[in-house]
Amino acid sequence: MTNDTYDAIIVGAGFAGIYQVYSLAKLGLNCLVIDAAGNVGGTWYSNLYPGAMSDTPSSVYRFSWDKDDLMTYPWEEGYVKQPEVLAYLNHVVDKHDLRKYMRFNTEMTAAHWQDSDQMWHLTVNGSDKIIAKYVITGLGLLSRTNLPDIPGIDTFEGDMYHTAKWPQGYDVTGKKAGVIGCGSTGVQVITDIGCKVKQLDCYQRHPQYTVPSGDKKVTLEERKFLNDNWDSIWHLVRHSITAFGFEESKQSYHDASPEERERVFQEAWDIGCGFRFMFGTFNDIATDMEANKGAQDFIRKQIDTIVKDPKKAEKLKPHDVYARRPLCDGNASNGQKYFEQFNRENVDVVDLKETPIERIEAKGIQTADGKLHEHDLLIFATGFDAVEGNYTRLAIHGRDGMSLKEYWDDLGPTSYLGSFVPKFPNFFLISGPKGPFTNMPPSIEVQVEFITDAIRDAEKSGVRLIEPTEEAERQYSELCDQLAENSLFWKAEDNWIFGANIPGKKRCLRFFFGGMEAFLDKLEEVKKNGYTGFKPFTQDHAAPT
Ligand code: NA7
Repeated sequence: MTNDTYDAIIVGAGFAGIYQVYSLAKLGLNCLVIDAAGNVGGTWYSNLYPGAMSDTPSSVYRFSWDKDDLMTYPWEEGYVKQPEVLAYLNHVVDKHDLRKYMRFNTEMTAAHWQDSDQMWHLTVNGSDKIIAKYVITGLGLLSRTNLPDIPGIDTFEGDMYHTAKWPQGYDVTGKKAGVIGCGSTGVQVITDIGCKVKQLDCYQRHPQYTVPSGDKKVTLEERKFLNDNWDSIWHLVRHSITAFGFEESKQSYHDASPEERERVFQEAWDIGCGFRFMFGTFNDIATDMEANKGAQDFIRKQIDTIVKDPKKAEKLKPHDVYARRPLCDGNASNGQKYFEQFNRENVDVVDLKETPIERIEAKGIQTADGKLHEHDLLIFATGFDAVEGNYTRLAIHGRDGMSLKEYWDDLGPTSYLGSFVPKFPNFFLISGPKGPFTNMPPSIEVQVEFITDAIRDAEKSGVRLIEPTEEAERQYSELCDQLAENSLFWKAEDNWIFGANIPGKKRCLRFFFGGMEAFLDKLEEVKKNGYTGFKPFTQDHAAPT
């Protein structure tokens, strides 16, 4: 594979790469998808940890563009688990004969733009070269792992895994496990393994507001309802804030009586789903402190009711603002939910604010109270160098040799419309910085569709380069800031959404908080007006003669 030339190289074979190659191949472009992994799946190829599942309802955690598939492809439960998502993505690839475009175990290690031939020159696996007119990356928002540098980590004698690097088939039965990190992933792992391991200590730095998922078998009636209503379901997805497929609340918390508030929260708790609890109850939970406090109080009360040991309950109760990515529980094989795990004798929570980890020893974890917690398995559910992490680690160089990392050093990770960066012509990011903060597959779909339309229109009109202006990027960034201005998420900014979970990362907003409908409106406005914000199709942007 030396100096192969393609119209388009697509990097990543997850949701994004699959839809992108499907779309560009339909335009007749000569495409290649490369992925460092051994097969299709992206995030879902590598996240094999126990309990891994999507926390979006199954019906809308899939592609919307194959109606026949929506009608016929089976799924059994309200939420898709990792093996099912992986099987689904493989099914889509095979059904549409996309595998012929894909090369696995092929990692893009560098990409250089050359003005002389107006092409991207990629290095893969360290030495092989590929040349392409367009490069479209779907590297994943959450795929570069964060492994904390805890003193003594190398001295541990047991097994130790980050959740996103979990070895296939690893059995936790009978282990004395420690889970470090109690975010989305930690909650799922803990819920799943509580009844399987001998002992489980959950090292929690920050208790989180998590609500039940409401996962259950999908009945024939429910499936029939979905099949009868796909068009309106996807319409709702694209014309909502969260793209989760439920009716978001239009009612303010302030307009409801105390009884009604209680009823609405209880109903949402019983139905399940974190995003539904935050956005389906009242329309101001994420923007108004009193409404937010109402939701907080309700969840704390549930924890007090569920967790029998008041000391454990106290540690598990969050007291800060409810304004991180809303979580919901995993789904234990014995039906127990997250907080119920802590009623088991073998499951404990270690409050790291009270007793921080001092060091990792050969036999376990030493906390500041002098206690050695013995373990033969440590699970790091410590999250990711999110959003730009997978870009800044690569040598991606645009005009004048500037790297994407250098470009973002000053500005912070940014883009025009979540996908386009000035000085990086014909280089597109699916779910780049400042993309929509929503359910991922629909967000990926609208970005892929915009990129595909832009390429199609450029090809048709002989335009050689698709590149945004710096001014358009600046204005779009300002729009993102304005849209997030009233969000309470700023008050809980010490997390990955703002880049605050990794030392040294620039603290700033990494998403478009206006919701799916507003994002889509923005894309449509740009397109309708002849791709506003992109460099005009002037002489230096025309095809070289
Ligand atoms: P998250 O949401 O970043 O959660 C990581 C958790 O790990 C979080 O609770 C962190 O505590 C904790 N953490 C990180 N470093 C440490 C150290 N050094 N010690 C103790 N605890 C630590 O990642 P997830 O994988 O759970 O979820 C990411 C997204 O994936 C999620 O939002 C979904 O979109 C899917 P903190 O809260 O920062 O105090």
